Parts: sequence; C-alpha cells; structure tokens
Amino acid sequence: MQPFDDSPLARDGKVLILAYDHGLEHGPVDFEGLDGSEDPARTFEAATHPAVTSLAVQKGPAEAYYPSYEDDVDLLLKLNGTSNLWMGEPDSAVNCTVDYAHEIGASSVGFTVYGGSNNEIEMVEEFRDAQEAARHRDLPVVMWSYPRGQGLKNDTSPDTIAYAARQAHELGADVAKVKYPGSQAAMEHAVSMAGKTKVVMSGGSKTTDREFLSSVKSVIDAGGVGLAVGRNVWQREDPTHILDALEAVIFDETSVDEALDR
Ligand code: FBP
Repeated sequence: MQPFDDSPLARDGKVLILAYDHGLEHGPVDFEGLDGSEDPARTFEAATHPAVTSLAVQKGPAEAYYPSYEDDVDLLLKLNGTSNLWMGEPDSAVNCTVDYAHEIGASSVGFTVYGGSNNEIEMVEEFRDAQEAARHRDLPVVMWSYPRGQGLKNDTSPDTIAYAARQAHELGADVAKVKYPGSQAAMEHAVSMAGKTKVVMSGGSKTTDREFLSSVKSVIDAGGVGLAVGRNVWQREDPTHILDALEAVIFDETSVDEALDR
C-alpha cells in the first residue's frame, strides 16, 4: 500500500475531490437554475483546476468524457450509486467493478456505505470485495460514509459522524467522506476516531461563499485533510472563483477573509 501523501488522491497531504455523481443520486433537479451545469464536460473542465485532486464520477460520464481529459484530471470512479427514484431503505447498486475502473483509467475508487440502514450488512460485504480488489490494484479507496436509515434519528449528530469516520477506518477505507457534524470540536472527535484513515468533509447543498469556506476552514483546523464537494462548486456560475478560494483555505491554510480576497 502506497503512503497516503504519495497517493494520486492527495496533493501535499491534502484532498479536494470534485464530486459530480448528482445526476444519478439526485437527478436533473440539481441542474435546475444553471443552464449548462448538466453538461459533464463543464465539470470535467472545472476539474482541470490545480486545486482539484480528483474528479468523482460514475462509470457513464467516465467512459464518455474522461478520454478527453486524461492528461489533466485524476479520475475517482464511484463504484456504487442509486437514483432518487428508489424509495426503499437506503441502498446503493454496485455499478462498476474495480477492475473495470482501473481499465478506464481511474486512479482511485469511491464507495458509499449507509451504516445503520437495513441494507448495511450487504453494503459492507460489497465494500469488502471492492476494498480488497482496490488493494490488489493499489487504488486508494474513499468511503462515502453516510449513516442513514429508518432507525437513525439524526444522521449528522457528532456521535453519528464520529461513528461514520470510525466505521470507514474499521472497514479499511483510506479516506472517510463524512457530513459536517456542526462544529470544529465534533469534527476533531471524528478525525480522532478515524485512526490513520483520513477524513474529508462532504460539501452539502449550495450556500454562501463565506458560510461554505468557514466550514471547510474548521475541517482543516480540526485535522481533516480536505473536502469532497459537488454542488458548492459546479452550481456556481464561476467554479474557478470558488476553487481558487478553496485552494487558499485547504492548501495554503489561509483565513476565510484572505481566501475571499484572492
Ligand atoms: P455535494 O457536495 O453536492 O453534497 O456532493 C457530495 C455528495 O456526496 C455527492 O457525491 C453525492 O451525489 C451527494 O453528495 C449525495 O448527497 P445525499 O446522499 O446527501 O443526497
């Protein structure tokens, strides 16, 4: 296993994954309000920004668009995913194998586990197969560690997010992608629960530059290594502007004010 800092996921030990799997997870509603945001090429283009360490997409956009960007973009293939049309207990279909992800050029893979769902056992067993196959290919593994399901009252409480980070560590993820637990102290707790697994924050729905950058800053100050973000980048008219600010906060460890002034 290569050291994390040398892995294709990281730059200077930090991570900025641009996520663009929403067309599957949420559907066309996420593209409303910004013409052109439904075009994968626009987000592949944004992912050429030097701050972006990888672009997370499903197999279809990877096959169709990655060949035009393979020199400028690191591909993180999201192996599972489910549409919002599914009305059952949280679950995620495995849409791509690790071998196929490797064949089409992925340098890392991602996998969602809904801890606490009635489908947790099957999802964890599917994760086991993916994680072991990824180890054979030396591909780092990011777990979208999202506890949810009918038995869970609050899926972003500090205890739940700490458990999500620990579950990712116990199951062998290199990076745990977790929702923001509401405070820097709660994030610190999650980071300490994750052992050698690195923790990144999941971006969430679009908000103001200042609010968004402040949560990112508190993740970095809590010992998290960065961010996996979708809507807060590609739902903006100018993804480059927010990526410049993210580069400042994550890689240069500036204040939010300084990042906004760039
Ligand atoms: P955002 O930054 O837009 O929240 O994207 C991160 C992400 O994990 C995506 O990869 C995924 O499509 C989406 O959030 C899923 O969000 P949720 O499961 O909360 O609807």
